Amino acid sequence: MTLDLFADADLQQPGRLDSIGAQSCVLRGFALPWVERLLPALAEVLVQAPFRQMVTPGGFTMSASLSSCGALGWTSDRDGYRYTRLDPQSGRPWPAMPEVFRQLAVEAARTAGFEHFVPDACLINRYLPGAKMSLHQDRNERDLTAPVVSVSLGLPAIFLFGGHARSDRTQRIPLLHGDIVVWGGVDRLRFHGVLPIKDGHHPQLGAERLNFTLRTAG
Ligand SMILES: O=C(O)CCC(=O)C(=O)O
Repeated sequence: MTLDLFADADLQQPGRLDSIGAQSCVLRGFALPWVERLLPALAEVLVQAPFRQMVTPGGFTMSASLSSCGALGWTSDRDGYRYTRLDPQSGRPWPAMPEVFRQLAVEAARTAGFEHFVPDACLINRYLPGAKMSLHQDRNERDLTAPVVSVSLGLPAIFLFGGHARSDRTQRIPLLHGDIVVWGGVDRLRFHGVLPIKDGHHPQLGAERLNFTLRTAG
């Protein structure tokens, strides 16, 4: 796939399901009808747990800013990656997961073939132009039989979807506002990441991309 695909109006067809692996797919535009409810719920979460830039165990500052909601929140610092019940910044429990986040994730998972998804953690990533996410696996969750549901809002992105080894070839998958990627089952531990976000302006979100990934972590 190439960047030219951003110009492809087909990608904005809500209801389209693009398979990207045996048990992984992109649900095009799936979140669009939910956006009006997602954004106010997100704003409430961010009052309690504002975005912050985290440091990797290797000492690098991540370019995306992160927050979390749900019973467990993902954090990173010099001691490693892990889920915690308390937000290390405030010392208080992470904000509750808004019901609209949970419902959207459950419906997306079901549409992708994963019944009975019970997310207990939602990592929220904020990318300003230039920010990226390096190739990694999501493997801090205790239950790896549950899928990851990843909701994209705002500026477009190129999602990298690789194999089970970091060096495997990656697919470059354009993601637009409202798209949801779901990966689980045999694809659950595939490496993935995001190329640097290009400058731009989104009518609802301005110069940023937001991503929510919902997982069963505990
Ligand atoms: O921003 C994205 O689309 C992916 C985020 C991601 O890979 C993660 O949070 O683990």
